[in-house]
Amino acid sequence: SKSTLSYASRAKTHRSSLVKKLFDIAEVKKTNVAVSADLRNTKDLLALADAIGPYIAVFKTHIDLVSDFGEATVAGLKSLSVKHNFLFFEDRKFVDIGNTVQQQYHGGALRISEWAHIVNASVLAGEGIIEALVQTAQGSDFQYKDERALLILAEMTTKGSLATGAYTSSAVEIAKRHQGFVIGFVATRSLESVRTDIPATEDEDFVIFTAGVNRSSKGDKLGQQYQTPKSAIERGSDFIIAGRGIYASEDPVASVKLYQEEGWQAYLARIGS
Ligand code: 6AU
Repeated sequence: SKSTLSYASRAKTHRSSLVKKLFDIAEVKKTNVAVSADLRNTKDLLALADAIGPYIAVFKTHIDLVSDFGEATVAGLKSLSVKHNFLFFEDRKFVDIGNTVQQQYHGGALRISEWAHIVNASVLAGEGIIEALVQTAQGSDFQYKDERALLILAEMTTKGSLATGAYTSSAVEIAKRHQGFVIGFVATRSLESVRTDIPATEDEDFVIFTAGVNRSSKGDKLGQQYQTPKSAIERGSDFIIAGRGIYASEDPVASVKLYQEEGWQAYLARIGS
């Protein structure tokens, strides 16, 4: 695996221009934090993006939580991503049949393809869902070519998750067949095994995002399970996703800086510098 290489050296050889950009952002801003901004209205969402923007690489949304979502949301987010140099990840977790997810991704009420650099999908329904999204992203009416990417949900952080073992291995196999638009995984517990399944060849360098990251809690009352930024990075994660640990803390800016520092130090240790 390439987890002992720096973001900068991976950026040099990576085939995806979006991943190059992601790694460049990580290097320039010295951060591997993806904040999970699970807020309920445009004002709060934009305020958080502006406040913590300097310390993050990725701003992850659940845009269907935003009760007043509209043009102002999209325009505001887009301008903040330019101002602070971060990418958007819409955590839509596409899961349906190919024909449905194509329409959920491109167009529709939330216009996800128009603003979200990264989206994710579950492979519960099989490889067809990934083929459908790849087809849309390669379509002649798709104007964001090379600026959009997909992560496959290989595991989940919740207690009793069924996305384990053979399911996770199949997710890795499917990803290998769709490199390009598919850039990696959302994966958590068995990062080592996901990494082991991925040969370190020149053209296979998957990016691993890890959710369930929190510095001060072990979980919530609904089955969420946490690990620390350090633990996630040590186990091979490339970008740590933290939600409530940052946005629900008393001082989100102070908090995001702590996640940034811990995540970056663990990364430096991992690459041996
Ligand atoms: O840090 P939290 O617990 O406040 O938020 C975690 C965020 C939420 C989840 O929808 C998401 O990460 N998530 C995911 C993702 C990113 O796909 C996968 C998973 O297995 N667990 C998880 O919590 O927005």
